Amino acid sequence: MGNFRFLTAGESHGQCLTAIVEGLPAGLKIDINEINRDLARRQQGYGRGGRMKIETDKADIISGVRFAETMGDPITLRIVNRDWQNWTERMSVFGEEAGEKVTAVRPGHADLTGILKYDRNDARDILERASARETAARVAVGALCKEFLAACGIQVVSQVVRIGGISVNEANIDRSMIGKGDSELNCYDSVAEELMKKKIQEAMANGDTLGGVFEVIVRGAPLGLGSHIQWDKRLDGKLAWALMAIQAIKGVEIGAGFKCGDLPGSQIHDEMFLDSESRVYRKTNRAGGLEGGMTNGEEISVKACMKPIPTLMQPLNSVDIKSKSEVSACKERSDVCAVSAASVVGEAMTAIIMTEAMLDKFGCDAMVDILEGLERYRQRVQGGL
Ligand code: EPS
Repeated sequence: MGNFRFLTAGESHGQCLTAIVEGLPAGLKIDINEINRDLARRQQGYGRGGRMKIETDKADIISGVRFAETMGDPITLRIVNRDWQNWTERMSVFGEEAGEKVTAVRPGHADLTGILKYDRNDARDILERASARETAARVAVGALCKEFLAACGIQVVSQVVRIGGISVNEANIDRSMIGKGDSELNCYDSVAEELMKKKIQEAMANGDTLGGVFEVIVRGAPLGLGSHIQWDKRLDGKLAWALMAIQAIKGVEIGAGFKCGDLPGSQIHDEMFLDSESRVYRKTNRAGGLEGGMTNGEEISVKACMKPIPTLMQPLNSVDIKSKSEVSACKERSDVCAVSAASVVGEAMTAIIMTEAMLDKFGCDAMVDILEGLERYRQRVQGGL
């Protein structure tokens, strides 16, 4: 990362999750309700597990903001785990060992590789941090970034487009409404959503889990964020990395994505036209708003595919690291389907990368300078040819 960076800390059943965010400019107005709104959205979704009934995630800001405005200092965010009070002995920092060890590792989880790599004898030492609970901290960071982006006229929204093989019908979706809905699955095709819910019910009854696909959309980004000049400056690469680095994500597509491998160039590339003031426009957006590793001024569209969660109530065949025998994998309380939650995490990771790209281009000290530079730049590149 450039001048902007963040780190998270905290175990799923530890005292709290913490994030430190460095590099946001001074003079950004912060509304804590915006952060808490996204934290609540991440908790929602048909198919979430019992943990979400225990938690009411809220962020405290414990450094970097004064009188609701950033000062340019590192910002520390803290989200308390309410469930911690049920885990004080099993997750004690200095106390005696307590609780059953988790030894029947789960296929698809970090359990086994983590145990071997870090020389542990209890998968809890791995799963506590591998858990998608950590994404609450990322959502809080992403919400801060969204406040910065909103001040720059940039919006990040998402929708769920597939769950367990049931896809939305694009023709049923008014894309201008995405970000304004309150559907349980963050889905904008109500017919498909009902079928998705049925599919989740079936999976639940079978002790199974489901994955799916979500789309993150960025509106209002100026053209020219990212760069074609070096591999690690390409914004498409950074977005793909950030989305792939969300727990359980197995694939990322930008724009038409894998379809680009099926169709000829004439049906993929977005043709350009000129309006009466010599401004360039396109009638299609199969590039997903990114050409040559840079934003091209169109809406950015990135899709990510989440695998089904590896904790099955009808467990898969696995091994026990203690008894050295073949067993059924362990059962931990978990979700049946968390694709809608992942879509909120996808927004956060996208907002983080877009913030980094904006700060790389427009500086990162004071909001006033960034907004002035952005306005000048928009005037230069958005006028006619
Ligand atoms: C999650 C919290 C976890 C799980 C889920 C996501 O809580 P608990 O383990 O106490 O039930 O519900 O975690 C996983 C799917 C996982 O693989 O660890 C959350 O806050 O999102």
